[in-house]
Amino acid sequence: MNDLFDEVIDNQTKELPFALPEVDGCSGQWDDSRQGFIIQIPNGELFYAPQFFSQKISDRSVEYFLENNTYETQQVDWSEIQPDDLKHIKFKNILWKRDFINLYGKKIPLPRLTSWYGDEGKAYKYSGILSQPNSWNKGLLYIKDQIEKVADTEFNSVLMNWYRNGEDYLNWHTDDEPELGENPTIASVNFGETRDFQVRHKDNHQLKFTVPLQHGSLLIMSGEMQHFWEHAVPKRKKVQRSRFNLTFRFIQD
Ligand SMILES: O=C(O)CCC(=O)C(=O)O
Repeated sequence: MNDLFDEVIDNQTKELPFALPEVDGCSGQWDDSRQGFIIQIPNGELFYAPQFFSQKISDRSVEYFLENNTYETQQVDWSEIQPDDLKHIKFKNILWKRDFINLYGKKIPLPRLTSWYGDEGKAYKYSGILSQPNSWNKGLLYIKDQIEKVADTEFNSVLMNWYRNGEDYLNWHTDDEPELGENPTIASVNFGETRDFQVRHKDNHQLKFTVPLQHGSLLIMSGEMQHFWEHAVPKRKKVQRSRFNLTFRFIQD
């Protein structure tokens, strides 16, 4: 009986757990059927489910991404592993890599590790980095299946980011590569440490909001969002452990 009342109270108090800009065209509404918030912003749309995956699936996902032939997954400070040592670790499920970008003629390592999975032939190019797809595995296909049900669309690829601790980050950008099409739907899944996902309007940086993306959460961006809004994951010095972000995408032919 208690459980039943808990549920009723729970549904009545669903309030967006972060603030949107106080301007016309911004709103957040709980959608009971999809167990998440439908968020409208000028020239963009989001869907946010704070606890899309259960604790058990989320914990298992972190484990799955890290399984390897060298270290106990939970007992190592991954940011301490030197790039040369990392190359020798054989990850069982995910082929993590360290990409480099060219900046003023210098090769600079990205401040996070990445991996690209997808259907055959679905390569992806961003910041001058061309990634050929690794083949899907059981864990990633499970996650993809689950989110396709609520996103109401299909995905054929996923970019994985591993933020080893709060020193790893992602700069302001939009996901506007031509292979994603005109108005892409991008579904972002999060496991591990909570990190702030910041969103700001491209022409007015005062128009901004922050979504704390927690273990097991799902955030879907759609509409014209990638033309008008950019996003970033800034450094957070206090975060000591890893966070994994998976952005599912549809690469066009
Ligand atoms: O880590 C995140 O939440 C964002 C990832 C992202 O924006 C990207 O991969 O383009």
